[in-house]
Amino acid sequence: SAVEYGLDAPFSVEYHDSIPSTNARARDLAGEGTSNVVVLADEQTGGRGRLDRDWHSPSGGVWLSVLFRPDVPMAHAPVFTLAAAVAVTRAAREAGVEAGIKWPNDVLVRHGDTERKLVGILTEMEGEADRVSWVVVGIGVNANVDPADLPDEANPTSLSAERGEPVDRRLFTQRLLEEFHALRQDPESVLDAWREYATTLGKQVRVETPSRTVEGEAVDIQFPGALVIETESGTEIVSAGDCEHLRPL
Ligand code: BTX
Repeated sequence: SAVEYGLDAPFSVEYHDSIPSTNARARDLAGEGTSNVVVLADEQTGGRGRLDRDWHSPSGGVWLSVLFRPDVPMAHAPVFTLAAAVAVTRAAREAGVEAGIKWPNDVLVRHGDTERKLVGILTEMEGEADRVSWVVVGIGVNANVDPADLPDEANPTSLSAERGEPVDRRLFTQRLLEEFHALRQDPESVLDAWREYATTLGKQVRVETPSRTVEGEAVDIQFPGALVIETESGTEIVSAGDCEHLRPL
């Protein structure tokens, strides 16, 4: 049963106390021809990350998916993932948490030498090469969640753990969606905003793509979201992969 969450958004909001996955629900809505919906849940019982990984989503987090139908070619869709990372970083900073973005879509908080994971973003889409039919941007924020309840190996953190007190989830979600809606309508502005919060640029990185491993210094990002890496053998551009920040030698 969907109830109004009370958010002031140009979208309708469908709220669930508990649902397997807001992304799965948004995909179903897309299949029914719906658009401009935010699906929001207090708890997910089958949250998904990239490459079919699990995303732990206990009660107290902000687990949401935005369904929309932008008039862009399929190849431009990665810019919406970057937009989501920027939006959530701004909302976290307004809540007093100094988050930064690791390429392409990890929002992290630094503690000395370690970076702890605050957010996960999963973008899914369908359509033709020259025009997407729909895009679902799934954003999972460890808001008022105890990091001890999250998988240890991911080095998780949460807004409440960083602040030492709970965050107002309604206000946080409102700010996150406002930022996201502004950015998704102005894709040109997304890269500059992303650069401002990026922790990856200037670092030595190792990126595992489905086909190869690229190691070198991350120097820039390119529309719609590819990372530019200076390697020993020249400039490489990678559009997707798992990125590791390497310690300086
Ligand atoms: P990812 O593949 O980058 O990260 C998944 C990995 O993160 C997992 O393998 C695990 O190690 C770690 N992990 C799992 N849960 C958490 C957590 N709560 N906090 C920190 N680390 C964790 C990232 O995938 C994309 C996640 C998107 C989640 C949103 S929530 C709303 C929407 N619905 C849905 O099913 N997925 C999205």
